[in-house]
Formats: sequence, C-alpha cells, structure tokens
Amino acid sequence: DETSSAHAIQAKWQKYWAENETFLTGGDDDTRPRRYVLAMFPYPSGDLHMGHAENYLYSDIVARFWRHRGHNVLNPIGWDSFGLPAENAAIRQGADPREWTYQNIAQQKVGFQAYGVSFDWSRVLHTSDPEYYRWNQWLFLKMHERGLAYRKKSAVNWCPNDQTVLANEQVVDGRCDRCGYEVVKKKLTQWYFRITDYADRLLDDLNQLEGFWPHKVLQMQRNWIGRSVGADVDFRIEGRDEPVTVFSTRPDTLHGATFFVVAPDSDLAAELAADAPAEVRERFQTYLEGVQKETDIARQATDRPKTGVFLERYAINPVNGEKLPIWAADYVLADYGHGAVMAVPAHDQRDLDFARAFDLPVKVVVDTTAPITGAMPVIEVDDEGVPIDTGALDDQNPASTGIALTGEGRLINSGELNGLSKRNAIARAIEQLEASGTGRAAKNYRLRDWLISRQRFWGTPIPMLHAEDGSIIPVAEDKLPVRLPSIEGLDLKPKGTSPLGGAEGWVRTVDPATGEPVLRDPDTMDTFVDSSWYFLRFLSPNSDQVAFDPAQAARWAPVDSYIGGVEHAILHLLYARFITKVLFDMGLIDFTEPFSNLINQGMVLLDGQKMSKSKGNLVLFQEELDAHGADALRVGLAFAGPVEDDKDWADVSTTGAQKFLSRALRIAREVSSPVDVVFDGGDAALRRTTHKLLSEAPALVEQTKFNVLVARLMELVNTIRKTIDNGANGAADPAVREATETVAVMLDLIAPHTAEEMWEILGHEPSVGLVTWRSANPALLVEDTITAVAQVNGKVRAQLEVSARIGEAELEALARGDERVIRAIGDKEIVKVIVRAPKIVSFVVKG
Ligand code: ANZ
Repeated sequence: DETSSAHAIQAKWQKYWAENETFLTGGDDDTRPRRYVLAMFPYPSGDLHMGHAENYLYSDIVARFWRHRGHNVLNPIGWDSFGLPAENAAIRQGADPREWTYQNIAQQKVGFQAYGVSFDWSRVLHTSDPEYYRWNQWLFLKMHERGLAYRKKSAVNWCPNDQTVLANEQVVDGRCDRCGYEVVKKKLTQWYFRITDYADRLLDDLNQLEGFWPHKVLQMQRNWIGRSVGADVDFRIEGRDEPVTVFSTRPDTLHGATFFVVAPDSDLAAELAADAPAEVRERFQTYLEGVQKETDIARQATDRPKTGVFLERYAINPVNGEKLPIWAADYVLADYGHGAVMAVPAHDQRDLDFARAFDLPVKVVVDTTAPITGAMPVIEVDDEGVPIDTGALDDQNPASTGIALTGEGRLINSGELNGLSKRNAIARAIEQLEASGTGRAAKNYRLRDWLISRQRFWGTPIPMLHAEDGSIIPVAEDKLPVRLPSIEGLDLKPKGTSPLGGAEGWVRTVDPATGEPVLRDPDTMDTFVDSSWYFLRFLSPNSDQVAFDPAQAARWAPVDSYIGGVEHAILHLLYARFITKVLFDMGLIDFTEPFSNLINQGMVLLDGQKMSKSKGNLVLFQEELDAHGADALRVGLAFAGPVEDDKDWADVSTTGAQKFLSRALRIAREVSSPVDVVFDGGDAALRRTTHKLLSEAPALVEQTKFNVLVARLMELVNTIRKTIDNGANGAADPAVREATETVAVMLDLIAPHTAEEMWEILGHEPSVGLVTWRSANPALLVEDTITAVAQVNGKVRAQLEVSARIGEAELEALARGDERVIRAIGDKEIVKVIVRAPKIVSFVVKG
C-alpha cells in the first residue's frame, strides 16, 4: 500500500544520502557561492516533537533551495545539551545527566535522519562536550580580560523551586520561565557580563536588520534595551553633603516639580530614614518590609493605589531653590536610573496619582492647549510668568481631571523656558543645567547586565579560582577545559548553592602559579553563553586550537538564513548579537551582526491550544512518521499555512499529502519520452504552466511562501495528469517530461525521498538534490499568446508560441533562432524577410 511503499522509498534514499555523503559542505576549494543556513539547534529534551518537525522542515527547504541554485550550502546540526531539564530528570530518576542527555541526542539524531533532513552530519557539536565547553571557558576569560566579566553583589532574581538565580530575560511576568514559580529577590555575589556597555550598538544596529528580521522581533529587542534620553539632575538634600542625582526624560518640567520620591528599597531611602524621627523610621521600616515582597511588575502597575511614606526630609530644586518633600514610594524602582525621581504631577501620570492620593501640589508648566506648529503663539503672562488667560487650560487642570498633561505644548511658569516647545525646552533646560553644573544630558536603559552564574551542576564550570585572601585568579588558558567532575557522590538536589561545591576533590585545588590552596568557582554558566556563539563553532567544529577559525568565519559567516521560534526573540538573539560584537571588537570576525536573515516559524497547535505533555494533547512526531512517512508529514506541514503563522494540527492533512505524492510518482512512471528529448515543442498550455512555475518559484521560496509553492506543485501535477489523459501525444509528449522533471526537482525541497524516486524513474542519476533549477523561458511566460508561423520560401516550417504583443524585431529574432527554420534555410542566402507581427515571419532564400 501507499504507506509501506513510502517507507521503502524513504529507507532507500536515506541510505543513499548517508553512504554518498550527499549533503556534505564543499571544502575551501569549492568555487560555488556560499550560503550558511542554520536552524536554532535543539535542546535534547526527549523525542522530536511537532515543533521540531516544523522548524527543521523550514530550514531544510531553504538549504535544499540554495543547493539547487548552485550554492555551496552549509547546513549543520548540533545540540544545546547543557541545562536544567537534564539535571532535573537526573534528580527524579537518580540517573546521570550525561546519560540522559546523550541518550536523547542519539534518539533525536535518528529522528532527524528518518525525517530526511539534509544536514551536514560531519560537523555535529554538543555544548556539553568538554571539546566545546572549553571554548565557553575561553570566551569567559576573554570577557574577563576585557573587563566585560565582573562580579558584584546585588539583589538577583531567585527561583525558589529551581534554587538558582535567573537572568532578567528569564523572568516572564514575575515568574521563572522554566518552571513558572514566582521569582523572588535575593542578595548574592555573582558573575555578570557587561552587556550594558553594548546597549547603544545593540539598539542602533537593529536598524540595519529592518526588512531582514521580522519587525516584531526588532521591536521586542528595542523595548527590551529600552533606551530613554533625557538628563541627570543633581538635587541638594537638606542635611546631607552629597547631592542626589535623578534621571528624567523631561528636564523641561523642572519648574513643575513639587515633591521628590526615592525607592524604599534603595540605600538612599535607608540612609534618609535613619536620620528621621523615630516614628517616621518605624513607619518606613514597616512599609519597606511590605515592598520587599512585591515584584517589580506589580510595583509598576498603573492601576493600583499609590502608597508611600513621607520621610520628613527635603530636596532643593536646582532651578528655583524650592524645597521639595521627600517620600519613599514603591512606584519608584531601586535599580532603574538612580532609584530616585523628581515628581512632576502635572505632567506624569504616576506622580499625579500619588499627588492626588497624598494631597500634594500640582503645578502646570506646559500649556498643552497652545499650538506648537506655525508661528510662535503669544502667551500673555504676568510678572511671575503665569499666563493671564488660562481658559482652555483650566478645563484640563490635572489636579481636578486626574489626567496628566503629557502631550506637546508650550512652556509656562518656567522662567526663561516660557514659550518654548517641549522639545526645544528640553534642549534648553539641559544647556542651563550644564552651565550651572547641576546636571547633564544622560541616557538610561532598561537593559541590565547579564547575570551568568548558575547554582547548578549540568553546565560549563566558570574557570576562576578563589584564593584564601579573597582574590580571584583566572585559570590559565592552557589549563582548559576545567572539566565537570563525575557525578559520583554528588547531591544534585537544589539547595541554593552549586552542587559542584560538594565535590571536595574538585573544588579544592592549588594555584599553579604559587602552589597556594585555592577553591574553584562552584557555579556554572548560564547555557545562553553556550548558544551565543555556537554558529561559529560549526565552521571548524573539531579544532582544538581555536574556538573557531577566523578564516572560516570570514568565508561563511554571518549566517545567511537563521530559522527558529519567536520565543527566542530576546534572550538568545540578544546574547548572540552581543557576543558577536565582542568578537568583532577582538578582531576575530569582520561582521557585527550574526544573523543576516531571521525566519520565525509559528507553533503547531491542537484545537487552538499549545501541545504539551501535561495537557495530554501531544501529536507524536514518531507516530505520524510511522503512519504516513516523512514526505507526507513534510508536505502536510508545509501546506498547512504561512511559515510565521500558528498552524492547527487539524489543518495538517497527511493523507491529502500522501495522495498528492502518489499522483506525482504515478505520472513519473507514465512518462514515455526518451530521457534526452528536446523540450521545444509539445503541449503549449502545459509548457506555459511549467515555465510560469519555474519563473515564480524562486521568489516564493525566498519569501518563505512554502505553502504556495506546494499549491503550485499540486496544480502542475494536475495539469500533467490532464495532458497525459487528453493531450494529443499523451505520456509521450516532451512537455509532459519537462513538467514532470520540474515537479521532481522542486518537490525535492519539501518531499525529498519522493523527488529522488521520481528522478530515478525518469531515467536520471541521483541526487536530484544537487540538480540546478532550470530557468524559465521568457517566450513561454506570456499569458496571451498566439501561434505565429515561420515560412521559408512560402512553406510553413515552424509554429512559434509568442506574445500577442510581440514586436517585429523580436518575432524575427525568434524565428531566426528556431531549430527548424535554421534547418530549412541551411546554407542558403536570405534575400528578403517579411514580418507581419504577431502572425507571420516569411524568409525568402536563394542558392
Ligand atoms: C520627571 C518627569 C516629568 C518624568 C514628566 C516623566 C514625565 P522612562 O521613559 O521609562 O525611561 N523615573 C526615573 N527613574 C525612575 C525609577 N527608578 N523608578 C520609577 N520611575 C523612574 O522613564 C523615565 C522617567 O521615569 C523619568 O522622567 C522619571 O520621571 C521616572 F513630566 O522625571 B521623569
């Protein structure tokens, strides 16, 4: 039956590809243009699932396409094989994370091969191999040398369930992105990568990716980096020697500041409260305890009632000497800007909500009813700068409406700034601050440094030694890798400190330089370090001299097409961009963005729901493969909808796909013209359909419209069927062969086993995967064609399919180029040509 023959075909060609190493990347002497196609490498979490089926189908389509375009394609595969799931499985089953990991890898490898993915299997890497993670350690040392890896004590995100710290990027809506537990804050000394040094470049370079990455991803990265432009303003505090700096995006509103707010959990708040009366101190202490239990997300929510404690201290406004009461309130965050703000309730909603809750004054300094375009409006003000006619403004007084005036407008009540537009006033205010030495232009970012220490076993050991005097000594490069110890005798259960700390014989070592006893750093690296540069390792995967060969990087990188899920829009993609820029600064690569094109695929859902083991709604990859064969699964998925859309499994028709593939195979078997037949005649309508597809298909693939390509192939197969059944020459028509060969070559992208089989049946040598796509014949692309005749001495020698709008010169040229006309003319002399476009070309010859 169909399924068993599909399986036989599948097995035959998979064996062929493996034995012939068909998809091996060409070497340095290969002169074809190069193309690096990469799918985000998998985590070895168990069997392959439908998400993998989709992801690696798309990358395979792209890789196969470029081979057909005559490119030398690099399409490698590896495994992101360190990480928590292995460790958790090991804890649950009392097994070794190594065994769990490598067993899953072996299983997934079999899955990929059964799926017919055209990987270059000679370059496989696993991030958990010492041969790989040694270079993570090397990268760490380089980062350390450049001042980009440092240790600091700060309140970090802590997952109480996994008992490990998390990077900001791994906290989603206040919860651990792995287990969903609510994340708490904990003060710890940890290693960080200084990604904030690269914030401007990471943001600005996104512009060069516009049009090549999904816009949504670029926008998510922009928001994540979150650059705000404004000023730092220094406020003197009564009874304190040092001024306190605040960051503001609206220094134009300085005259409208009516109070001052510090984050309750900042050092400054503690210090100010310490000098306050006992009763204030107590109130503050109670408030702080409550605040420490809140998440940052909750604190930033705009719809919750404002709370705070007046500290009975005052800040002095540098522009007018006014005394501003200082409050501690949770809507100000300790680790953003400087953890303190000047509050301008008239023009900031949070400040206004707070002012209304605690009856603090509201002072309007921007008239948002005044036009800002055209001629400068005359705002009549009194001696104090207060507008005389405030009719329009009165209706919008924030103190009564509760709505802050955040729009454009003209400055009022602001001394020299009066009359200026918001934008000009910001610039002018910064000049004034700089002139008086009380402030300066400043930028602020939402992005924080990347916390990379993890208190877990299954990761890359941090190559640092701690001496008894507290100093930190990098492990020498030639002593790498620092290998993970055996799991024997180790307790992997989460307990808040790294399990490696319990490996006595491993942690205790000596500094080779001094012979002094030292302790190894017991933490391992965030696995996002592993994946931040792996695309470079594929270029020289077996080198024990370098992380990657710069010459190979110059040849192959950046990645031309990178394919993966949108869940990596921030984390992985941001880190990979960061490390790429660092490697560029080190002079090791000549590009600053790792992935020239990014394709995000949607998810495969079931009844509109995400598939998951816990929901019990998994459609199993292996079961589908067994039931329908790889090609039917691939065609079904490709046909189910646009790449970037989510697809419901209900819309994936593997049986429909199977029927289509059988139909395609059947026509290949029926083709009866010789393998070397010339394609210059035959059924004109079929030829037009074939050449239309030849001309459109490359753009369809480049625009990732794979579902449309499948639809077009289905149409073409139907047209071939009709021509065989009803055409004048049936299966012997050369147009039938031309069309069927076109199907085989294009079908290779989606259903490679069927394509190879068709190609062989049609009388060709394998592999169809390496056949160059034919180009379309422009003469056959014209929709409204007519048949023109070419005569030689009054006798019709050829019929030409031409555009109804063809010009005389073009028609004559076509006729002169036609084989049959050439034969008829032979070596006779053309004495006259009569052209009546679009119908007749008539040659008069002599001799
Ligand atoms: C005065 C002001 C007046 C502000 C005004 C805004 C509007 P973004 O754009 O997100 O960077 N701010 C500064 N540090 C803060 C902190 N640690 N916690 C909470 N809020 C903080 O926001 C910058 C603005 O957020 C700053 O500009 C400051 O309020 C506030 F009409 O200063 B603004």
